[in-house]
Amino acid sequence: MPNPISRTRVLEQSRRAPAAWALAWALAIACLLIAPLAHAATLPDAPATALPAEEGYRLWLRYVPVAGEWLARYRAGATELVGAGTSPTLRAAHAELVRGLTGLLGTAPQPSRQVTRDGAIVFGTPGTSPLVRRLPLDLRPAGAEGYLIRTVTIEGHSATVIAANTDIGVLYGAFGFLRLLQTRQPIGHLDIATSPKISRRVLDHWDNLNGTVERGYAGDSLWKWESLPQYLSPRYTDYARACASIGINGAVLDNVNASPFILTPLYLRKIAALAGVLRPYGIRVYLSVPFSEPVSLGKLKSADPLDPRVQAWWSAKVAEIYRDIPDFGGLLMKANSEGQPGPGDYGRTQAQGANLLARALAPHGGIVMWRAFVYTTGGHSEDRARQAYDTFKPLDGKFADNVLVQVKNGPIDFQPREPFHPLFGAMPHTHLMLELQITKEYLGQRTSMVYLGPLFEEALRADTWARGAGSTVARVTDGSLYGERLTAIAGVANTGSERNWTGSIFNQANWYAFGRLAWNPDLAAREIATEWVAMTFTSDPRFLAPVVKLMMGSREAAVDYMTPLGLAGQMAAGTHFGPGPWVAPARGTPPDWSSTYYSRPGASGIGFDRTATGSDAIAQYSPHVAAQWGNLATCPDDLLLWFHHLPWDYRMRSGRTLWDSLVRHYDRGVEWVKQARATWGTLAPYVDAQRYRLTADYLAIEEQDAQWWRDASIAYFQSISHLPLPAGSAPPPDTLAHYEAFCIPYVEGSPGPNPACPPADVTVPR
Ligand code: GCW
Repeated sequence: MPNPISRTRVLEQSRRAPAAWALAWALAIACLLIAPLAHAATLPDAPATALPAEEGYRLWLRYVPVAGEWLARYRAGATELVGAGTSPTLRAAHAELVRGLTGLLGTAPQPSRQVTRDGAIVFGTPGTSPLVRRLPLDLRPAGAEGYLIRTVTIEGHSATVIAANTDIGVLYGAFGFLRLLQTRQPIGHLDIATSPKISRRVLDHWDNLNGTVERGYAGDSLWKWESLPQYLSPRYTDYARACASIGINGAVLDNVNASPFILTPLYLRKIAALAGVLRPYGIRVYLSVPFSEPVSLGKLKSADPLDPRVQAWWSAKVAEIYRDIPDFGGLLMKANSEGQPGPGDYGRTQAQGANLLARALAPHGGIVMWRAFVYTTGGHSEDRARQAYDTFKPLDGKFADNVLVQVKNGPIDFQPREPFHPLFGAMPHTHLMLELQITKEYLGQRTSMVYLGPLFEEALRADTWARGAGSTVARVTDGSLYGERLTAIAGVANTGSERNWTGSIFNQANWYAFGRLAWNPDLAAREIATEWVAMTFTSDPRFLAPVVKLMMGSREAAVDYMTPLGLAGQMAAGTHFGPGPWVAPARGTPPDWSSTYYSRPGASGIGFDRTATGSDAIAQYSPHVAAQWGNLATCPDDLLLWFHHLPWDYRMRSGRTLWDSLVRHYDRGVEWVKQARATWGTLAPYVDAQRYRLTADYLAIEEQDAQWWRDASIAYFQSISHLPLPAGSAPPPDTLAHYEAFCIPYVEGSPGPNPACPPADVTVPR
């Protein structure tokens, strides 16, 4: 069957380029006419921009006035708004169109019941709008959540119709239409049909009931539990708008390290109130729960999944949830992982645990998202990367049909770079969903500029070869590889109570990118960045082009200055912020909570041998992939030390030694951040002072952190390699002892202080 989404993309793309450039030139000329802006270009540190200060609250839904030639064109294409239907979702669509068009075009479109002139915008479903019903539209490609945007003639007038089979499709279409204007695309001859490829597109909030956010770098939780259910903060609605604008249709409200209070009647009332706010925007609520809930809340003696009392308890509890939240999405479970209770406590399998919840949820249409992030400390410590596969692969086919096994993109834990998780493609009889991390736990947290689009794209495009070439993680996730209908993707949210939502302006792009890729995993990270920059800042090419370039390079830069060539897990223990390559296994903690466990540095070289001579984790991949990565001649450099332990003087394909190459990568990462800062410094004229300053200051922090990473890592590894630095590479200014001693005691979002940071060691960085 032809794929409507890719058709849309082609259509959209073919129009985008000339349009964007034309507008950009118009803007460029307009900007040149504004003298203060031109002057500001030479004063990056004190930008005298005329643009009003923005705190970032409006995200990519700013709807700032369109200027120049586009204004007239868009006004002509948005003269009146013709919508029928009174559901909360259609009212939200109407309100968004009014808000967006008023902001963009300076005047509100005329409300109308009929098409009375050219440029009308008609929106609705065949069920709610007689006009839509009468149009000869084939709405099948829109499916249950998608939409069409098409230029049509009604009553002799040219009009744009935003049509869908469902109200939520109309709301998504409204956002889609506004995006065309926000990104300066022509709207005169539209023929767009799009629908999401993945059915559940979920944000996982690691928000605790005490208001903190695990691995959250944007303040406290969005959910103000104390004042719920009575007070419904307007932020809840704005959160829902932002999610709906990118097609996110689910939110797990609480941390996977779940509190037993979550299912108490007290909290269920609060959750029902939140669900009520999110519902019109198509967002279903899900909850993380502890496996031991029947004991802690139900006062049962056990939580054994085969115990009929336990089964009855879950059924009753789930029924109670559905009484208040009829469209409740389901439950997310982290079991027998990092100290959490689970079925293993009763000698049962992960599948038996998952099916316990699945049975309770099935009568209500709910699903279970059961995490594969398991690693038992002790038993399997020779290679943690193997554990999820070894645990879950034998259970393929044993999970109930409303269970999805939720698999992180890589086998360890959201590292700057990992190979894809070997479970993808390996469980043909089980629904697998992909879990990405939007919050940058291991990628510089709040302050780094790192745009995760390229990481997400890399994860989705990775080819498992499970059914030959093209068996990508995206095809596993969207169900097309094994013909599944229940499909899902989750992103660990980066939202918080900060006015800018995500701690920095550029972190907003990661939320945006996740949503766009969840809708269509085939979109390109660059295309998404381009959209986001145009909507969040400006489509002036003098700003847009360099900023997209920065974004596209930002993740690789972080890989370079943190964990190049396939290294992983080199962060400071606990906080996961800053370098800690010297962290060795400590007594009383599992060996895989150290850095040297992953890097294995020694006289023989560096890297983790995961080939047949080592842990053989590579055998968990399909033969094609294993052969490629297992062979030094074909293993890509960026996964080299993930799979191989190599001598320091190993000759890389570049001709350099491994040691020289490693050092070069660290240098390159730092250099990139320096350049990024310099580039941003030239862009002040195009940004309001507030967002300019925040980003400039955060880049300064990132430069300092990159330098710290580079110096500390080189100092440490050089103490083992005993090799000189390659020509042109400056020696770290301090001794290894200095870097080892320097530490940051508290980091936002960390469950506790840095365990390796006694007060006496806290110094000021140079
Ligand atoms: O990456 C690790 C984090 C934990 C997190 C865990 C998980 C919520 O350091 O903070 O716990 O992964 O994904 O469960």
